[in-house]
Amino acid sequence: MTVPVVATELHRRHDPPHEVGFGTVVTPVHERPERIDVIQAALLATGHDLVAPTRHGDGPLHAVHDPEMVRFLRRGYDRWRAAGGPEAMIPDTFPLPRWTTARRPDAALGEPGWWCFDTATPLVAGSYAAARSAVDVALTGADLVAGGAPAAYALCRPPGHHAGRDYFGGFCLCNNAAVAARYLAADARIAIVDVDFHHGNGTQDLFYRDPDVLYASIHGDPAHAFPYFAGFADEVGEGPGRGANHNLPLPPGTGAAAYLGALDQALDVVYRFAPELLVVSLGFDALAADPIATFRLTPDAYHDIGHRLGQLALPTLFVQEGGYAVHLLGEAARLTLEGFALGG
Ligand code: SP5
Ligand code: ZN
Repeated sequence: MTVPVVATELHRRHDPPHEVGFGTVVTPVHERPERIDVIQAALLATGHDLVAPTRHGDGPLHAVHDPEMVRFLRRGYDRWRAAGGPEAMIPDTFPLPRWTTARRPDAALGEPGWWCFDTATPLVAGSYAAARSAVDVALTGADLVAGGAPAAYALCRPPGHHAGRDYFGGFCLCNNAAVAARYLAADARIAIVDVDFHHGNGTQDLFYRDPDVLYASIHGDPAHAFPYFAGFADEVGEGPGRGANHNLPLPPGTGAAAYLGALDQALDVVYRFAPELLVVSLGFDALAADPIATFRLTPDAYHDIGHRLGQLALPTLFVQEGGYAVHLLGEAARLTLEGFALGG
């Protein structure tokens, strides 16, 4: 099976000089342009086809994200620089939800903490162009699967699953998978399966009350892992969405056997939901070699993951999320599609 791989060079414009993790300056950053280069090279060398994204405008983006946050992503950096902010825009102060009177700051140096929830997601001059291109990459992939392709691979960067309606962080600016899922949900019943090591708190949040889009995630237990504040098993959706959110947190050290067992559970839930299309938030940070995560998968496990996803026999949009063991990302992506192609 030849899979269209949607990608653009515009992702390179998001290339921060450093991030801050556990209060410490980290350079180079984990979420860097080479990630996409190695995946793209491996998939094209395997015979998959490169497809350029088409522009989809503000409609699908604003259906998911607060236009005011999009405005901040577009204009906030220039205001920050004009006010004397340094090259990497990282929040200085965060308003905890317990502040009874917190309001959005007008101050350019204060505004980042209103929208961004961590210190690991710096913005630079080209970040908005890159983030917009990633949304178009996901939407172009969505068009392909809606148009009859059995699968498409959206090589999104920056990643997206930590971004919610009016916040961003966790290396994510716009939630590419959620924008694609919301766009596809106009015509089809959608399930999102998230295999990134981290819980996709933004995606969960966006669909938490929605009965028509299932979210199922296998991830490092937030009792130990980022994003810490969400991703527990008792988060099952709310109101009409109750039962359409499914979290499978797993402990540090989880290997392939336990991981694939949890994936089988998640896919059983997906199967019973009877979706028409599948969106996969595909992160490779469950690899043992990943520098920021604690599972113990080898690249071979992605063949098994792909195979299990393929057994659902649904049109499937793969959306790139995380994965920071750069030297293994090409192999993991290739094996995912090879397993998927075995089909159902
Ligand atoms: C999309 C995605 O995978 N986002 C992950 C965000 C993880 N954020 C926490 C990163 C903290 C890493 N800094 C510690 C360096 C340890 N060597
Ligand atoms: Zn991740």
